[in-house]
Amino acid sequence: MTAQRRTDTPPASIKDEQLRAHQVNMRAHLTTDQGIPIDNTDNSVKVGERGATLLEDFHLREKITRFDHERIPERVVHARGSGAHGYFQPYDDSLAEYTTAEFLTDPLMETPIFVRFSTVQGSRGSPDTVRDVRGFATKFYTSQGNFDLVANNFPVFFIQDGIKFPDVIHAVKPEPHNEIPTGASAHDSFWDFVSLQPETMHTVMWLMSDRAIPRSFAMMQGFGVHTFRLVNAEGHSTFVKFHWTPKSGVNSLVWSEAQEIAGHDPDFNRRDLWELIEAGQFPEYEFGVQLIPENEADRFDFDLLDPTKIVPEELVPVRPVGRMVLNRNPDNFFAETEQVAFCVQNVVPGIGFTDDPLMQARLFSYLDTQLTRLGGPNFASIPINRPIVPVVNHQQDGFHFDEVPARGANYHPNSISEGYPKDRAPNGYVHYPEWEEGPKLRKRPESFADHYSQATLFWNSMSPWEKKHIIEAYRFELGKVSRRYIRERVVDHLNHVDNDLAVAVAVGLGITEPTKAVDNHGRSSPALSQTSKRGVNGVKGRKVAFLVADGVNPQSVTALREALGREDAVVELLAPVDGEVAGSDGTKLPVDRALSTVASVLYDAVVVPDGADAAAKLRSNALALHFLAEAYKHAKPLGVLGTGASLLETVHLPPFVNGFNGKQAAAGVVAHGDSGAPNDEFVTAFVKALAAHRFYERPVETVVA
Ligand code: HDD
Repeated sequence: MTAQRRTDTPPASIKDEQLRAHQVNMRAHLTTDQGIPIDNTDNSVKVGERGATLLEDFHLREKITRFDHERIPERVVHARGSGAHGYFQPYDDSLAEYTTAEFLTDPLMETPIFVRFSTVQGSRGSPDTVRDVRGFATKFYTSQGNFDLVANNFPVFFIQDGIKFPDVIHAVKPEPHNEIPTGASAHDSFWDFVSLQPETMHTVMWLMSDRAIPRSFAMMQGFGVHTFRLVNAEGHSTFVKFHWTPKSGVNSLVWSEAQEIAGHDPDFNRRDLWELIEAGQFPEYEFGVQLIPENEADRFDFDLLDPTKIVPEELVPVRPVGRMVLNRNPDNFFAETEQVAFCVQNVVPGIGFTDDPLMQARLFSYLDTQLTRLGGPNFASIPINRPIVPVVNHQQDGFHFDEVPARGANYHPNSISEGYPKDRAPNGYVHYPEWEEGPKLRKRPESFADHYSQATLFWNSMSPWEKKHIIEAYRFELGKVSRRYIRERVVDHLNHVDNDLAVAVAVGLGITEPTKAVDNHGRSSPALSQTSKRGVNGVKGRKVAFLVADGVNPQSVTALREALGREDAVVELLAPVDGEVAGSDGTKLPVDRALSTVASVLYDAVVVPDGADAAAKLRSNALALHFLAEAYKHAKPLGVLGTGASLLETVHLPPFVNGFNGKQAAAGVVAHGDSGAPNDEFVTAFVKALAAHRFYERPVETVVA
């Protein structure tokens, strides 16, 4: 049962209609770019059938020329991305006290949006499931022009000042001599930079955590990172941090799984997003704000302008103010996802900047990069970038200018066009008149000096399994660093975060265990743990593999498959060969995929249905056994029905070595001892396990898979 497009497709937004006006009707005869009908596109014009090709063949020349110039430069960072359309709607008008931004304050207003999710390090063709930050950029086509929230799935950034951006990116990107590695930070130059720039410590903790390998774009948070301003009608400013929280919970892959997926399905996250939307299981995110009155900015032991710091949710709660739904896939990847140009400087009245030095550099960089990437200054009029409100100004000409301005003056002020277009628009954008004075200095403030306390806060807030994964990630990454002194320097920094962490990493690397350098401050922020971010969307879009073979008991398949379908989970029947399997009562069941074409890492859970003959066949099928053992190793829910449970014994999963009796089930293993259809108790327990995502407390050290 693969994802089917639902019929209740969403109503078109103003933005959709604007884009549709640019759509090309392909159900017609071929023409050249000049609209000349084409007689034959399979042969070039030659002298005789086997003779020389003629230069006059304008169709040949045009076709080849256009092909030769299809590529544009990929983004210098975030090159690999996936986009989706949707809408944003505030819950109520409660933010009107703080901002004049209409899209945030009018609960009747659905603002069209386009989101692009991305990885940072890899090139356009790199795999989705690498260990990396994920971009989460949203273009709001508001009634007051475009607002771009160019966010990431981490709330902090590696560096404090934008002038270090080229350095950190050069360090993490493939090394310049051999362009290795693709899509990975596990190499000398990145860790060399980290070890010499300790302001990276906090964000690197996030990078080593499972946040860096999200299960789905629909299951990760988004953060505006910087402190922004909301400005109200009286011109009063309030500091604000922006948050996206997925309704499907914050869930991740495990590292060995992520690495395998990169081979089995490099498009894993992209495909998942596409399929969720095609199936009508629209990803949803709650928009939240942390509001900080300007006169309270000094009450924290960190600087609000420092982008390597969070404002812990326990100090300033996240206030839910609206929701975003992604409900339409793009029609064309290049036209929309590739050509969309997010710019941090795109803000609307009611939203303002702060002096965060990282933000200030970004205000320059994004527009600048589009000039090269999209070939000139007119990129804002590419359909995906156009605001839904009229654009009226005297900016003109340049490459790809596609407007036809009405006759009249092209300067301001003018009298020959009666002064139009005019300035002083009602609620025109006014930069917040922050009072500034001081000497010009190239200097980092003292209030940015603490690089360890929040890294420690993050570490202290992790559950045992999250800590284990972080240690393993450091061991993996630093284990790929060839220069020993770089490894040692990083461990030395970790020792300023937490001694237990530093010792555990040092042991894995075979380097001297550091003695305690500082006392851990002992503070934690429970909201930082993924365990605190369980979703409310149940099992929507989760993929469940049923391992079947001839002789399977159809009753044990059908009832569970239907129950999972009702919960919007996706079920696929996998068998040793494609086609269909014969059930124990002679019923034919269609197979979705042959086992040789898939892998357990592409599914969220595995079910082995009842049926003695089927179980016997699967017990002698290495692919099936590996599939089951690997899913167990990756802490996934397993459902075993009747004789299907015998597979668990065959693969010697730890709790089952002495024989499975239906009662010894390990965490997340749901068993139904009887043959026949599973009872309600089993179905409920399995759905609950699927919603819980993973069972990391399971002992998996000795599982060979
Ligand atoms: Fe950036 C792209 C997010 C710091 C310069 N950035 C880019 C994208 C995201 C972010 C999500 C991809 C947008 C898309 O999908 O097209 N960047 C961030 C966040 C940052 C950050 C959350 C820190 C809080 N970035 C940052 C700095 C600079 C840049 C400090 C430069 C001084 N970023 C760029 C860029 C990119 C970009 C070079 C490449 C492609 C693009 O802008 O459009 O200008």
